[in-house]
Amino acid sequence: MHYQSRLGVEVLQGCNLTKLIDQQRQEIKQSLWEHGVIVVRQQNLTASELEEFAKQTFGNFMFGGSRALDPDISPDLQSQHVFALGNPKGETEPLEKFAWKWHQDKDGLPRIEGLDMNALYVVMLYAVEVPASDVHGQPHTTQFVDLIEAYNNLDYQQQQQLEKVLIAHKAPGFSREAVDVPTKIHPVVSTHKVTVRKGLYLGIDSAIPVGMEDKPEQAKLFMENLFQTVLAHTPIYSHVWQKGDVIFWDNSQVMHRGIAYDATKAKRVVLRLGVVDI
Ligand SMILES: O=C(O)CCC(=O)C(=O)O
Ligand SMILES: [Fe+2]
Repeated sequence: MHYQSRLGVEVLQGCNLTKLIDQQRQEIKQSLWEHGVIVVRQQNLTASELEEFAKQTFGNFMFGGSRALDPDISPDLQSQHVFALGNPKGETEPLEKFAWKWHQDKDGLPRIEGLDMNALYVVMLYAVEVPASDVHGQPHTTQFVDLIEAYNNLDYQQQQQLEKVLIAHKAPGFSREAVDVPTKIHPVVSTHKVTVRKGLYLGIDSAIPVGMEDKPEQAKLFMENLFQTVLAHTPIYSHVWQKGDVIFWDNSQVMHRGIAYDATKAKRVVLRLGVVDI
């Protein structure tokens, strides 16, 4: 049976993200809260244009601005808050290899005064150049799992049990040492700020249910079992990349992972920006 996902709808066909009117910005946001993952195709943007678009649409609450620009990377591919994933300098190890495991970007956010754990953290990726295929010879994709659907697919008893669970999300292994990433405590069942739908807020490597701090094996098993249950009952949405795509995801609704490709054979340049909607 063909799976029609709520995730991954295309919006604003034929638009130019550098020339939007307010109504179109609102449409992007509404579609994103409604669908969790959206795509705008056929864009032609510099890093600064992507940053400006994000600022105008979601506000100025961005991270990573203290990074020095890389003199060996074109200024079109980087700006204060935008950096290039992939192998922009012909690297044979992709920069985003850490993202090939299921994860949740909010876990990596730095310490920010007043940041609400339920804040809407949007990440966008813009494909400048993408590999034709992944390591399995399949089309090059990024994958998403719908954590609202995952919650709805649990039976009532499981939902009730999870209502009581809090999870401590430790800084993921890939966080840069210089950045202070605090442990974030979050209820596993969380209510979306805009749509008020209930969903799961999970984490993988770095997550420990509160109360299991001194039982790491039990904590690991709990998280693994929960995530396996989610994967067993929730179809995955795979976004097949085309050059010019801008994909947006709402970290309050989905987890995601990149898929391995052979960087010794293929070039990937994907611009990344994260912003908390304010
Ligand atoms: O490269 C990808 O496909 C995913 C990257 C990712 O997880 C991220 O930028 O947060
Ligand atoms: Fe990510």
